[in-house]
Amino acid sequence: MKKYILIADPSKLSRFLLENLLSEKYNILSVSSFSEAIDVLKETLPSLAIISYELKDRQGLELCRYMSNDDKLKNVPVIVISSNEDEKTRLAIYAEGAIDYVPKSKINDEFIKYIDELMELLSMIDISSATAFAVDDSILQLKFIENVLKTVRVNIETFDKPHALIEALKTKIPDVVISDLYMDDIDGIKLTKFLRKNKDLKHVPIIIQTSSRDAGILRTLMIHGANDYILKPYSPEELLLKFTTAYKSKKLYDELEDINRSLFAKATTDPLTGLYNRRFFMEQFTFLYLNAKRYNQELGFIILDIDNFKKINDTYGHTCGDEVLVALSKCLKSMLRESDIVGRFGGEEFVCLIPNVTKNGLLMVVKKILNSIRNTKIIFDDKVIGFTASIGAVSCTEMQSIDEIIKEADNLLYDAKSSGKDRCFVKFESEIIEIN
Ligand code: GH3
Ligand code: MG
Ligand code: MG
Repeated sequence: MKKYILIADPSKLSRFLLENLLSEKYNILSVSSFSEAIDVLKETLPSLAIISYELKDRQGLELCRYMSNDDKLKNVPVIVISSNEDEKTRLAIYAEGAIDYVPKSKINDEFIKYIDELMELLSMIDISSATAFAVDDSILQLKFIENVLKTVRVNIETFDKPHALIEALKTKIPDVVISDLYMDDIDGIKLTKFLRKNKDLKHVPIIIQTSSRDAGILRTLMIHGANDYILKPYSPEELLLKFTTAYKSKKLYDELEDINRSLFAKATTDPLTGLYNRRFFMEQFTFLYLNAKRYNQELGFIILDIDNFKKINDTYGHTCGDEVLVALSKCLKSMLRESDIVGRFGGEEFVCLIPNVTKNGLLMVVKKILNSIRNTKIIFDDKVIGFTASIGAVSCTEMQSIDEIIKEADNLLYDAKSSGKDRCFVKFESEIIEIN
């Protein structure tokens, strides 16, 4: 279906010229005044509006303003026809939401080609969920960027000072950053370096806009991690293309990150309880063990086995057994600190590492764990089910290897089981303490 273009121009001749050039490909909504335009816009949503600087009854910019303040019309790209190209006029045009301006004398085949390409590009681009930050000390340039990206529904925030952008980055990470090269205080290169140093912002694409064609500067920009540059002055089309490319590469990167994260989680955690699996726990054990040795700190190791777990499975079923395992995992997690490591060693056997722990500290932890497990209940088939566990704990000494530590804790666990279960034996050097 043909797309609609609104042409608002008081001159019959100009309208005729534009209609002539455009009507083959587009449905033309042709009006001469502000009021006519409003009537037409109430009925039809155009894909583009070409508005003359002066209209029959009002200024063309009033129509631009009307459109950018209207929720339905605010994303319609507007091109203003103006014979005046001074800075003040340009600023006024961009301030009212237009993406471009063209002098009457330039309305020719070349302009139509530009419109065709722009319309095609706009219909191809689907980046409406993208977010962007733009920084430039020129308000004019910022308005231009904002207006262009709004036509493809990019959620854009603009800053006229790099510091303001850096402040905003503390609370929000955009998909793309667009920055000017030359600004006071922090220029585009410094800003790029800053972003690349920050872990969270490392992969946010940066497009630097510059009027410098100096190959040295462009090289420096790329070396410091800018993803692309755009030479000023540039067309809306160029910005849309560069932005889309940057946004797509960011999305690919994000997807890759998500995949990596879920692969890491799969490789390191036990699916039932969400605790670390044996392999990852052992890696952490090696790391914490070496660390404890190096800084001469105590490292507590705990091994825990649910008592009579087979009976729970046999009496209430495997699903109930699984629920007990999950409840116990939650209980352990809530008893321990973020810096402690909790893992499922296999079956109904769990392990914990408590770095930098004193003798009293370790005794207190196992006491807390025993009590907390005694108080943990699950409800299964309307029945309240409680359980207990036996524990072996060791305060690691530098004389032992990891294997020896595990073996020693396992022996203590065995002792706890054979002394009646629901208790713990803790070993410090040559002293063994029973907790129940
Ligand atoms: P003890 O008090 O001496 O530790 O006896 P227990 O019954 O707890 O220990 P035992 O080693 O005899 O039995 C452990 C059971 O745990 C056997 C096994 O089927 C069950 N088990 C292992 N993994 C899972 C699991 O993921 N889910 C469930 N529901 N049961 C499991
Ligand atoms: Mg058991
Ligand atoms: Mg067991």
